[in-house]
Amino acid sequence: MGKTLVYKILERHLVEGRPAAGEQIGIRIDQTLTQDATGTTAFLLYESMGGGRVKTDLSVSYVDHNMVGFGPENHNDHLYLQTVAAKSGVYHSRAGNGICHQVHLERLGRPGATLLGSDSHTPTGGGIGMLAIGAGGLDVAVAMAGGPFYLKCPKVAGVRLTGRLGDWVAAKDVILKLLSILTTKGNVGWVVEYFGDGAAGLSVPQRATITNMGAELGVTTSIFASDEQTRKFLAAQKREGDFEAMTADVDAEYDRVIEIDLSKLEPMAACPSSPDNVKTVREIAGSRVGQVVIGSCTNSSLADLMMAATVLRGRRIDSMVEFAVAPGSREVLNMLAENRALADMIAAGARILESGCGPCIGQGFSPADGVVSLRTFNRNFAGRSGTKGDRVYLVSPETAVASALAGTITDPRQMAKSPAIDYPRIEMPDEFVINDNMIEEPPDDARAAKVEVLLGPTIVVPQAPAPLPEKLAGSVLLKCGNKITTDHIMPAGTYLKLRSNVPEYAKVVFNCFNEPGKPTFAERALELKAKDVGGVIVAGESYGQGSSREHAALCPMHLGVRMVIAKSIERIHKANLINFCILPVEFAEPRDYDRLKAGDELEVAGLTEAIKGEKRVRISKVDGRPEFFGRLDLSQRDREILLAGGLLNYTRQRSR
Ligand code: MIC
Ligand code: SF4
Repeated sequence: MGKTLVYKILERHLVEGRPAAGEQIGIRIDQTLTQDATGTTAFLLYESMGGGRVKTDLSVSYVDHNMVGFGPENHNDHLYLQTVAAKSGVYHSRAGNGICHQVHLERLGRPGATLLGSDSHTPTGGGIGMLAIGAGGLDVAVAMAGGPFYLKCPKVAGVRLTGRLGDWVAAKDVILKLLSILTTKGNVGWVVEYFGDGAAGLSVPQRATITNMGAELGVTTSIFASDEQTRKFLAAQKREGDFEAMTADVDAEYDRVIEIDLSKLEPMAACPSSPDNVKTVREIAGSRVGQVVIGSCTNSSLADLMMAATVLRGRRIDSMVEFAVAPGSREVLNMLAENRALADMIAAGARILESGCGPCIGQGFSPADGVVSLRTFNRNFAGRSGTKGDRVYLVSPETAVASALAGTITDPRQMAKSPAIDYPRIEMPDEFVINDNMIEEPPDDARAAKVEVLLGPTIVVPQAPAPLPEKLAGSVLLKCGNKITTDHIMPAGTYLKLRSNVPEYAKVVFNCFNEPGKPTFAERALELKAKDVGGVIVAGESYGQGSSREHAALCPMHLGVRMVIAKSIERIHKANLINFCILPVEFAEPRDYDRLKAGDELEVAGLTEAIKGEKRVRISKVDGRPEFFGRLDLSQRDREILLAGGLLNYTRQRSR
């Protein structure tokens, strides 16, 4: 039986376990990336594990999320990251150089390599045939220290792409189509591998849009072959030397195959407020639009923005639409400036935002109340834009630009009608304009030893958790429903700047569920903690969707949360819970979910015994009603980490 590309790369990097679906394996990590919103914690934890020069082939620290700078926090973080990177042998991509995933794809990613990133959209690297996986910052810190990354060996879904995209239909529509099939839940333990003649015809930036937004499926990663398209892209980036051809065997067997005929696709949109609430643009056309943004790590390549600029040339944005463009990297921005496409966009009425995450993570440009906002991003979770009750639609740059001109949601294929606008098919340049002077190379050991790491007063070193008790007395702090995202747990937006200060940031855990005039989640949790009662969160399916932010475990841990009981928990979040010693439990009988409510007092006797080797744990309700069982779906290593009091303690103990 032939091998999938995913398994070929996994086998090359295997250091522990057997490469068969469902088995726990450890793989060697060649490259890591961190970004500033998760990176400060990752580096603080890396330093508390002993620090020193990283052991990977390449590690990069990017600054792209926290850049607005209201108050000193953001700049303090940048200075810490710049100096700690120099000290640790890590490359540092400075604020303004672009979004980590876009820059990494352009300048540093390598086909066939493994990349671990403290950001859920790390799989963007799958666009050039990397095995690129998102994880919590502490897992990335361990990889920087030379430790393997542990995961459940995945099942592989093959997506056979055939045909060719029609005019005004985009790569974004491919991934939106797949989201409509697979949804955002139920895909834990899978990876997606694209193949077929349709895949071969897609350029690297198109592929990267698809692998990027694969994060929304909840799969471990997504990948395309490294082929002639990849070689062309790397050659245009003047790094053909990094190219290596890598594909699946022709007779590779996938665990399931999904067929998508590109020529049959039409423009799609993810409607409020989930990336899998997908409809065709045709179905929702006509609604008034108040805001349009082209940007984010999903859709801000040179090709995307050149397409938009070409359509906008000589035209004007609708007078009731605020339209903004955030180029994914400085390379893209610079090229748009040099070829005057930037001038075309400015003349049409575009506001030009920084090369960074910006509005995608609620850093400004929040929509007005009740207004429809069209964005080329990957997430439209409720409130993520910074506006409560927001109405955010995720669309392709083609749909975005057509709608910005019309002032209403518009199927871009309308552009071919009167007055006809030809679809600008943008070819990749033979050479990108390269300028890496904002990627700082780390100094040699002698100079690194003299670097002073700047730790501003707004940066607080996170504490390791207390070990779990033998018998847990707990109280249900919150009962929530399905698809609770890490944005629900730890809001970003104006709170994002608190990422380096856990005690402060923890005050807004589950802020979206707080009610005016009543004690907040954090206040209630701290009250329990003072009485030595563990906080418990009860949730439905797919708990912890979305980002890799380990603050969604770290901050609840700080507040004394000790257990999450859910119908199912997403991969990265579950790992983060274990890393910070919060027990992840899944209902053995999903209907037991209905028997719990906020305020219930629970007891788990023999907790550490159960963690040592049981597959389930007995949970009793103190009010006398029947007990129920929770499943412990944990690897041996997960169990050891929990018993050690979290990954930091576990790593310290093992290095003694
Ligand atoms: C996101 O898109 O939600 C983020 C912000 O990039 C997160 C990381 C973070 O919360 O810092 C992610 O995707 O992992
Ligand atoms: Fe940044 Fe948005 Fe991409 Fe996250 S999804 S890395 S916030 S651009």
